[in-house]
Amino acid sequence: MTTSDYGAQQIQVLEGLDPVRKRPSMYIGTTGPRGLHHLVYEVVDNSIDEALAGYCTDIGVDINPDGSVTVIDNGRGIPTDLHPTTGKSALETVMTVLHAGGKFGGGGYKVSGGLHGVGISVVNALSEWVNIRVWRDKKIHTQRYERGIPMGSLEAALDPSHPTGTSISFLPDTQIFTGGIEFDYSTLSGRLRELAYLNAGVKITFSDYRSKESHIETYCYEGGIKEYVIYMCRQKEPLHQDVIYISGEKNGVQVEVALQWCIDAYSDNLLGFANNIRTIDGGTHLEGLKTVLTRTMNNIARKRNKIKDNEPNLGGENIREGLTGVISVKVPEPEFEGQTKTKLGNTEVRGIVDSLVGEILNEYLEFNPHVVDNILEKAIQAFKAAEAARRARELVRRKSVLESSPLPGKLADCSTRDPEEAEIYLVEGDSAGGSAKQGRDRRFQAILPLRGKILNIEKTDDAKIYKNNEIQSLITALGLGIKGEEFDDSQLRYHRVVIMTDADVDGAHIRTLLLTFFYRYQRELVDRGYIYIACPPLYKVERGRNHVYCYNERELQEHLHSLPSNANYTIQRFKGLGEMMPAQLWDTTMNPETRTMKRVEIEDAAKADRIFTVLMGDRVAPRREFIEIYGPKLNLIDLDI
Ligand code: 0RA
Repeated sequence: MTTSDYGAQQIQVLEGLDPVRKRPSMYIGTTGPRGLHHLVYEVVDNSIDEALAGYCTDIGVDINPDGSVTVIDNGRGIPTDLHPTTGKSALETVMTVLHAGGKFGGGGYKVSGGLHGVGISVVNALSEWVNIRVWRDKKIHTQRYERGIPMGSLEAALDPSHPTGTSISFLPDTQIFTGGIEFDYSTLSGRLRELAYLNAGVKITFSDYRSKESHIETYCYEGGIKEYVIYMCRQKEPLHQDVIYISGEKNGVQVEVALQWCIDAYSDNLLGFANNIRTIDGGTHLEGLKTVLTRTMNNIARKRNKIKDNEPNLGGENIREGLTGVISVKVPEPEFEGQTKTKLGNTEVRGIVDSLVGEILNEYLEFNPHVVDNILEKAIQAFKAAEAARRARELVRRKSVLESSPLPGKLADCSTRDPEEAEIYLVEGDSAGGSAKQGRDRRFQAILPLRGKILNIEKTDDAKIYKNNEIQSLITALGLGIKGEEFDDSQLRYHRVVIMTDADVDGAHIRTLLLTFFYRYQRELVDRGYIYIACPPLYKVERGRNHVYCYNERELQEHLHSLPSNANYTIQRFKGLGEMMPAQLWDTTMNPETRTMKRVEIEDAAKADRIFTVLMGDRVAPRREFIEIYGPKLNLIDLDI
């Protein structure tokens, strides 16, 4: 089509959405999997807003057999009347003009923001097609778009008995999402479940119709974030009967907090959300909550004579030990900061959270003295343990194990000193370590063989951690600081830390142990995306002089099916990395040009915490149950971590 073929209307459309197709990552962050999934979140957010406005109770999200997605709700339906300034229907305006969506909100505010909240028009621009249906005024209104351009005008037909609502189906454009448009079930289900927790009472039904057996799940939580906290703690032993729940509103900011301390948990697991977006990098809402928790508990501790006049206050981290909590705020004009826009910046929120939570928490605790006493007792224990650990660390420091300590002897370091390009492979055992050392590019790839099962750190105290040889090698080789202390990027010697273990149960176990270590020791390593998992192939199929590596069972089957039925071939199954020739290991697993690596993400810290606790914690029953369910397939990657 040449420019002159466009009608006036279409030119306007192009002006509206052209920038989105030209620079998609400006609008959705990336055109990789994350950006792809944002399309769904963007559409669902609109339905959630309609639910929060009180007009919608049910939201359906379907992955259709062709890989497209349909989001349907029973709200009022997007308005279809003529829009005065654009001369088009309101619906078409929302679909084709950037940022037009919010203008139709009336009264309330859109809660979506930050990462998405860019408007459905962005989804429209980045989709090969969109089919939209709106039930309003006893009619069904339909329109189709291709790459943002309306194919014909909005059609209306009588449909008198259908309830009102909106249905938006779209197929992401492979011209934009060049890495593929396959939606990941657990990524979507995780986020939809989270949305259901964050918006109490909204029912979200998620269906995947891509395979013969369809999956359908419904998420609806009348208790909202309170139920979320119960869910996260379900494998742990609560320190008090009921989840502490606080909600209120001040100056247009809605605040909701749910808190539960557990006996058998030692880390703090506070999740923050602002306008339904997970604020991984924290922000003023979490700062306000931490401040008020520390102040309130210390005040009460002094009042109840748990801390003497001459003793110091309990630290915030002592009070939060074993705490699982969710804070969800809804802010009319959210400011998201930081590189990934996942830190809430609104300064007024700090004080609002502090005063709202302070008032209600004080009152609650006054009426529940046994709850206070239990929490305080645990905090005091934590305080003492921290003191002991500090003394142990001092001891270690004095022995200068961590400071200016030599690099571990078995580390085969790389020659570059630039952490940005340096990689370290953590390899299980000496034989795999040998292959890796021979196969690597020594300029930027270092190898650290780890012997045996490294320490299970959830179970042991800090003093023991510093004495363990394998852990010490890891700490010094990577340049990690002291556990829990503020993470200092500049000390990190490699910006890619690659876990490379065998594709068997032992390998999975060691990987789990290493991930637990990173997660507990310095969670920022994971949060900032420094940890990777190597993906060695499982099979080599040889046919004549050709060979193909397959990285999983599915690839193997696909490859075998693609061969002529009379083909002669042999399949080699690699039982361990040690069985691979160094050159093979390089080609398939270590060469940046040809390898696949998975970056470890903790999108869902709740899930991570649960799995780590179940797998590593002291309680045997949940671990046994978990292992029985997942059996020998146990693999954190399969569990979406
Ligand atoms: C603006 C106004 C009205 C509804 C909506 C937006 C709306 C948008 C979406 C997007 C997906 N589902 C939606 N449901 C509703 C209603 C205006 C009125 O009826 O007064």
